[in-house]
Amino acid sequence: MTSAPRLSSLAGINEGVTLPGYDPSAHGAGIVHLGMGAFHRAHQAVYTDAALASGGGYWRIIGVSLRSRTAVDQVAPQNGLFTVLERSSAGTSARIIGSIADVVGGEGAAAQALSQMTRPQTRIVTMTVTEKAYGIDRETGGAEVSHPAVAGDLAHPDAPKGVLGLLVAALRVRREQGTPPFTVLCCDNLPENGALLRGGVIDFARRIDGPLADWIAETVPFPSCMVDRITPAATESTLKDAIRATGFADRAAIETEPFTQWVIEDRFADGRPDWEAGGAVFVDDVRPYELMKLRMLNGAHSMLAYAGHLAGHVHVRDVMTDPDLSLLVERQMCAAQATLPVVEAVDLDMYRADLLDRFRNTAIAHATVQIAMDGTQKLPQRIFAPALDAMRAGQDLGPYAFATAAWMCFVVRHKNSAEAVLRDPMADVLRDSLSSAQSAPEIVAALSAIKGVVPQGLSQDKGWRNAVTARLGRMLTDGIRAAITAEIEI
Ligand code: CS2
Repeated sequence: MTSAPRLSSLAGINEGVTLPGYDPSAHGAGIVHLGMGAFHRAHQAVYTDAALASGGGYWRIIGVSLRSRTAVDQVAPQNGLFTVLERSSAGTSARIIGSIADVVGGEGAAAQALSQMTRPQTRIVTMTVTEKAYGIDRETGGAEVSHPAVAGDLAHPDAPKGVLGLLVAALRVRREQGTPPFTVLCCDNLPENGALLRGGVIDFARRIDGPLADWIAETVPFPSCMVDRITPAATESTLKDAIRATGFADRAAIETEPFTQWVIEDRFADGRPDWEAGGAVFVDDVRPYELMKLRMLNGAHSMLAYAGHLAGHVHVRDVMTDPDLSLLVERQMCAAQATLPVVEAVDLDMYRADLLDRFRNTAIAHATVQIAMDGTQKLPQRIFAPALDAMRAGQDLGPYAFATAAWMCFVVRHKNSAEAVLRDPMADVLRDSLSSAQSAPEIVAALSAIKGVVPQGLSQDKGWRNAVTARLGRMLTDGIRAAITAEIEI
């Protein structure tokens, strides 16, 4: 098996594998995408593949990996081709994606990205760089000047390395050269992701060039969108199964679930691919969809990642076979659902039932420790924002208090862990804040006092503090299992 030739063309691929329904080399690149991880390959690249097959156009993607060369080593020798394995209880199906035209990464990637973003042919810049990469202050909505990439780029705006700096530098060159702007499409799980990024970009621009900031505000669209597809990190078995399915070694192969969703605001500066061909839905206002997904899916994911990991469950599917924890997963979804506006086109009960089925997918090995990463960046929109809404509506805060206590317990348990389980851009801040906190009330007070994580509306509320403290106390004293049992009995 290991002697299989490397995937690099569409010739000779095993029968039964779905191939791009177009000649990839016949299409130029009109999109630059920042963040070449598994999620992009399972999501926007697949929608763009369907769009190229259906409507054609100059819409292939130049992928940029700002942090490492891994994606270049994976994808470039394969001429951009890679395998998507769709896994469900019915089996695994394989599809080759042809929408990636080229990839840049590692040393010099930022400069290459900048030159790609200033090409007049680039009409859309999309990104999946994860919540922590932006450097936007969620409270003020402006650029977070203490964020390392933002600070560096403000000092050297002509040689940017971070997301805000790159976008602003590229837009500045386009403006100076009289090239129309591109559309900026943020595809990360952030609330009102387009509007949030717009605020960060304009504020960053204003700090270096006021008229540029005004031009961006007037001319650059930042549609928001909701993205969804559960995509674990690829493993050795992904790569082996890709060889088995296609007959070719594919170091860029990924595995994902059959479900996929993309809801996008239809505001583009200069056209867009026919993403509807892949099932994307265009709406005027994405907020209700995004709240639904962030709170019901991602909120339940974060809760089950912390409680599940503490209870010894390696994968989401294991959590779902734990009768007590799976009840708490459903309870979390129900609580989140109660905070949502009505989404006309969506039956929320059905959405919840589908989510539970997706979490139960035994063919997908989605590690709890992967979801547990970056809690300080994820919990504000997944747990704390719905908790605040629930508090204002007089709803039960128990599910959110349990999820928060599980996160705090996870942080306490792993703060000095040798295997670096606590992966969070604020890991040092978390550790420092806990240095003299011992008891549950001290830990809750210490972690809640960290700026920009737990909103004050919650942390200063006595009922909330007591609810979190009681649960954390149980977890620390009696263990997570006892805390889960107690939670079911409440
Ligand atoms: C997960 C998400 O890792 C995480 O935090 O909750 O990546 C989740 O799998 C996706 O948002 C699903 O669309």
